[in-house]
Amino acid sequence: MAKIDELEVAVQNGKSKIAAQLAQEALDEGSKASDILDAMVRAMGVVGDKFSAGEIFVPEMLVAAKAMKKGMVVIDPYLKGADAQSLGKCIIGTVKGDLHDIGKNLVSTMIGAAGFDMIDLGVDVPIEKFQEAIDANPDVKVVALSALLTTTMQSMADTAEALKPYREKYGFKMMVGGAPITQAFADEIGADGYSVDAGAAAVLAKDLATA
Ligand code: B1M
Repeated sequence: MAKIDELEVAVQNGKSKIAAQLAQEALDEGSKASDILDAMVRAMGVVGDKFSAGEIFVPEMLVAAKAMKKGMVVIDPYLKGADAQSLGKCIIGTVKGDLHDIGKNLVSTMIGAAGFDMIDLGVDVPIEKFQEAIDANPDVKVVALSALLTTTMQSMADTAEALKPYREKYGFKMMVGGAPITQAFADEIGADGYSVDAGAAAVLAKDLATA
């Protein structure tokens, strides 16, 4: 079995101790970092489906996430381009109540690779923390909100609402994304943009900052 396939199975099964080594071996075998990423994302999809079906529970999701993170550390430098041009600052975070960070981290990596200086506030970020970060970085160009749960979409809406006066004051653009988020929802909460995945998020951030 190719190392990339072994890695996919390892992530599905939460084998975090061997994930980094397998990711490195997959690279050494000639797999592209983007294909390795796709394999790990596929694995997380399977994990999610098994969770939905009641075949596995939160601890299994957690170890799978840990395994993917170990693999990400290895491929991260290969995903980042050598783009030296700075497009300014981007503040990113997963909204309050939501602990999912793998997708947000990936989006942060790709927006950073597009040329932004990333200020990552982490997960479960309360509105005040976004506001403080914006006040401390008045030249911020883009604020990016991530949510993975249908239950935290409201939290995203509340954050967007609370940031409206900040957007007027400082002139930054706000973009949103995450599995349950749609263009219609983004429009509803008044975001400047929505993107479906990390690659599209990088393009969008660049478009918003240079518009
Ligand atoms: Co959770 N979880 N989880 N979970 N978890 C999901 C999201 C779920 C779909 C699983 C399922 O039921 N099939 C489900 C949500 C259902 C729903 O809301 N409709 C779910 C649930 C229910 C829960 C709990 C409530 C479970 C419980 O406790 N009963 C709980 C909630 C905790 C909380 O947040 N308060 C919970 C907990 C967890 C863990 C902590 C165990 C763990 C997260 C660990 C971590 O992130 N450090 C976890 C995991 C791993 C998942 C799944 C299996 C994988 C998520 C992931 O990392 N995907 C997930 C099922 C799934 O996704 N299929 C699931 C890979 C990642 C690369 O994709 O995050 O979608 P994703 O990011 C993509 C896009 O969404 C987009 O680009 C990314 C890259 O392409 N994107 C953006 C994301 N943010 C963006 C921002 C942008 C633009 C694009 O612009 C700003």
